[in-house]
Amino acid sequence: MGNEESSMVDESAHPSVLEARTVQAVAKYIKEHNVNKIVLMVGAGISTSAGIPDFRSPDTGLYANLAFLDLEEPEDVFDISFFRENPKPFYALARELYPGRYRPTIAHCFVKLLHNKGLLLKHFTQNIDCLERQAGVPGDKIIEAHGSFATQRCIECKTPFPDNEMQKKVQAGEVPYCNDPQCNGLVKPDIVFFGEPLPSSFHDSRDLPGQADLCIVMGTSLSVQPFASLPQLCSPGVPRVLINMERIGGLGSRPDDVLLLGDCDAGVRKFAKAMGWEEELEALWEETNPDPQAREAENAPLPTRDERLREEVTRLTSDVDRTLQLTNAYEQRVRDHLGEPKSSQTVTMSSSSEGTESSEGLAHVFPHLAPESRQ
Ligand code: CNA
Repeated sequence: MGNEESSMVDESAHPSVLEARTVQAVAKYIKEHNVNKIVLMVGAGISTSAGIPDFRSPDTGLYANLAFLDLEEPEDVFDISFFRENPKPFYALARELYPGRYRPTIAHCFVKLLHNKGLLLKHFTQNIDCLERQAGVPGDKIIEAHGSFATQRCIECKTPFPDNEMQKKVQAGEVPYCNDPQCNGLVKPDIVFFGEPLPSSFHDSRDLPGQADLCIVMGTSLSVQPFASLPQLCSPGVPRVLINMERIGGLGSRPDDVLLLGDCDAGVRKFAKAMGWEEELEALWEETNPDPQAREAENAPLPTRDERLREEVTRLTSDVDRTLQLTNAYEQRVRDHLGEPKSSQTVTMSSSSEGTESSEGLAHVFPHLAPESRQ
């Protein structure tokens, strides 16, 4: 990983700025020090609960599941030289990852909440899924260090390619080509492939971690440079919080580093609870639910035991009514067939339906459909 801090981890060090190395102490620090320049550095782990796999998690990560693309090296799918030769594997994957298919996670909404509170200086993301935008974080607060699916252009003449055409092509699993017939170059989303430079916005913002008064690193293995060096650019004495499944990138080595190891969504919920923002966070997440009916159903109070019993009794009563009607009608049909007078009994178990079938088709099975003349 080449991280200079990883060799000097000291978890037992007493914090210098925080009261303790806990999320509660971080919340206190935010309130008491008027923290308002929080910088986030995130990766694929904040989107896994949306259903988008990360790269490197064993078994579940994309690299472990690219067999269907038949690549020698899974990384080839994001290699610009390979793409020029064979863009199809990338577009097969793009179809899976394309924005619009996934809902932002509660971790994305946490970033939006920090913005709403006026505390967000910058959100650095390695993700290409645009879910922070979808959660409502404004574009000027986001640095998409590895680009995103938000825009696309021809890799030869660099002419932008229209969004709606791109969407159609990706959904159809087709490779898009430049609209200029003279060029006809391959079109690629503005995501950064191996062998391509990072966007200028990333380089222009590299001084921001040094201005931060709090740093939050979430859902990243910090294994791709130069992004991986960002947390080291935070000033000494500025608390850094790691919310991740595993410990990475030397986080924990400074006295004011706080580790929240585990799921990102659970981590941000703990953070929000410590700040007293639980309800606001859940409300923001609810706003991202695309199906209002599902939203209503989720919000509807569960029926009480009495209500459930009443429902069950009503259902059973109507079943019995329906059975009685069918049985009475069937009995009458048999009597008519045998030339007997109308029965006064209400419920009769019929002995057999044989004999009626040949002469009356399936009327004995569906008595309510029998012609009026037979009544
Ligand atoms: P990575 O190398 O796959 O690492 C992901 C990290 O997140 C690992 O440390 C995991 O343990 C951790 N993690 C996974 N799920 C969770 C979870 N639910 N809660 C907490 N931690 C979790 O991914 P990086 O982002 O570090 O690598 C950078 C690559 C990944 C960038 O170039 C991205 O473009 C690329 N990528 C992006 C997406 C996306 O846009 N959603 C998906 C897959 C890969």
